[in-house]
Amino acid sequence: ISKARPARKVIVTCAVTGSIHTPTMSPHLPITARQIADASVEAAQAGAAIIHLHARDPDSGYPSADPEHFRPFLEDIAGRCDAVLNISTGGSSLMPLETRLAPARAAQPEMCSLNMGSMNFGTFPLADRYSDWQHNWEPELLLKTRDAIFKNSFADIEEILEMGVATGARFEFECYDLGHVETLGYYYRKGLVKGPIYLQFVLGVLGGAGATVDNLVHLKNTADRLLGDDYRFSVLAAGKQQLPLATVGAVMGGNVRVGLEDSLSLPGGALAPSNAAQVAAMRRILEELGLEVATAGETREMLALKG
Ligand code: KMH
Ligand code: ZN
Repeated sequence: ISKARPARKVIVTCAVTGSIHTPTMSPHLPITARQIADASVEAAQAGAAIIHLHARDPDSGYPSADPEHFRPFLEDIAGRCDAVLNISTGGSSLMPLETRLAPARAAQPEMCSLNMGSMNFGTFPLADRYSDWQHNWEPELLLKTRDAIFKNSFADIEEILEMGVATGARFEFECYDLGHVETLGYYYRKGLVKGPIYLQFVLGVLGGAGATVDNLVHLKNTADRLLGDDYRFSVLAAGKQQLPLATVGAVMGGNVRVGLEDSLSLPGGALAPSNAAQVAAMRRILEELGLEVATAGETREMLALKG
């Protein structure tokens, strides 16, 4: 008699646009509120339980943290699907903290990102790969990151944690390197971060840990030591390691993040025609491994979201 075990549920996050890639790099990058909403709903229908959101100026495509650029797509997505909405508090490395926090303060979502340390966040190498810019701000934005610091001081982290207490938002704790995991452990020990923690390992950002299996294993061992069983982890890798390392993360017992914020491609290198295409590819891999995607409802329960 074969005994089928219930499949483990894996939370798929889709980060649909971000603030790194620019309109020249892919015609499929969502820019307007309608495009961001459509991309999010399609990603949710393909299996994403969490949608991680940034906004853009609808005319230029420039990254925006104006709450008025978020409002239309937040309402539209919430009206068309029940995905968990996760608003970035990272914005971009060129935005000051109060600007970055404005959208989450205004919308009071179920989840926000929280970046666990200051770092160099280098997007300037991308400038070499393109020459046919649609907007002159595109190479400028990338090159400015040579001399920018993605500032997430202890005071900044505490301010964002306080915003979470005030609004009921829980966090996607983004850890790009070992020290960020140690900092998360510190706030957990202090009681300012409470379980169940959702830890996003971010690999492959220039200035942070590279996208390798060794790095992921060491980061996860460190989180196990500091957070015990009071956390779940997810893996995002920037660029071409997106699906391979997310798959390793899933095999290690974790969850996954995909989306055009982190990579514009599919395995093999072709441009992803949509965010949903990356979600669908991820889902096929998970299901071949005997795993199932978690619904938004299951995700709310697993992460103790306010709903
Ligand atoms: N762009 C990702 C590598 C945030 O929005 O807070 C990191 C990110 C930051 O998602
Ligand atoms: Zn983001």
